Amino acid sequence: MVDGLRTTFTNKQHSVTISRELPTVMIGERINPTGRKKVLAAFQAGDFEIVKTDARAQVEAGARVLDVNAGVPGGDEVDLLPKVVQQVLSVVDIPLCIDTANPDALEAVLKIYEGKPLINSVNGEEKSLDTVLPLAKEYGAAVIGLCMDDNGIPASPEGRLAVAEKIIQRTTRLGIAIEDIVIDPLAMSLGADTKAGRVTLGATKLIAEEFGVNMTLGASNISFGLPDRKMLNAGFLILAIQAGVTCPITNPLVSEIRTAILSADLALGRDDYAARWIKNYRSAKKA
Ligand code: THG
Repeated sequence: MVDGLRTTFTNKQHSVTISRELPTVMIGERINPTGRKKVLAAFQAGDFEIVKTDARAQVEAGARVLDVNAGVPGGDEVDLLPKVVQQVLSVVDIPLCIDTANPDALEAVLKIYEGKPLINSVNGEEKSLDTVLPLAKEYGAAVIGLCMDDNGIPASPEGRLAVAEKIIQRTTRLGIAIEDIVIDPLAMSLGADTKAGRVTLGATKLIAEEFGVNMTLGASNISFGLPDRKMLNAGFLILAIQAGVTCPITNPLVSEIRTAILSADLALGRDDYAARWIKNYRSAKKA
């Protein structure tokens, strides 16, 4: 078992450090047009008010990093993503997670971003490693590594560990610190495969124990197609944090999710004097 590593992201003003010794960091998922018709329509019309509202609300609810995705089908991401990033940074002052599969859009953002963002993401495919990692190195960014490669998403925890190892090797070989790699074991819909969670949680545990790296996952993915998504996401998050996830991408506006994360942190000894737990209870009671 390797000691937990510390990863720090920054923007112009603030830094956020992620570590297994510290409370879980929520990465807000909501600035993402996928599956949100309203956001999609607004982006297409050049209206970014919803982005600003979502950014503010997520930070007020406790998100410490925001995921920013502007992947509109048929949209020009190279033009759109930097605009969305600027709109977000005009209202909140926290580090961002740049969520794009388009290397040109990624570079357009890295050029204007002041500080050290989190790139979302590289994966084990040769093409991805060859394009994304040099950008992370050049711009001094941290990077999420997805546990999939040219053969797809491994069906076993050991297979995902092997992809994580490959990404870590390739990244550190370029001179990027292992602290700057955040591994995503890939969370998938339990509606499509009820054994998917077991594989994700098993991979999380193996990777955290072997490398000590910080870990993320898209917690809301697991409940696609199922009822009562909030409770399911909350329950899964507790298990994921226990297994080793330190910075989940999630919806901070859902109180069940916030409470679940706080309970996991308290149970795992990351909430001294239960201060955060009690503070959340008091503010929920007031509201
Ligand atoms: N890993 C990494 N990045 C990711 C994912 C991942 N980025 C995208 C995604 N997966 C995580 N983000 C979301 C965002 C929203 C939802 C799920 C995952 C979601 N949205 C509701 C829906 O589609 O039904 C809509 C919410 C609303 O309208 O308010 O579920 O796995 N590295």
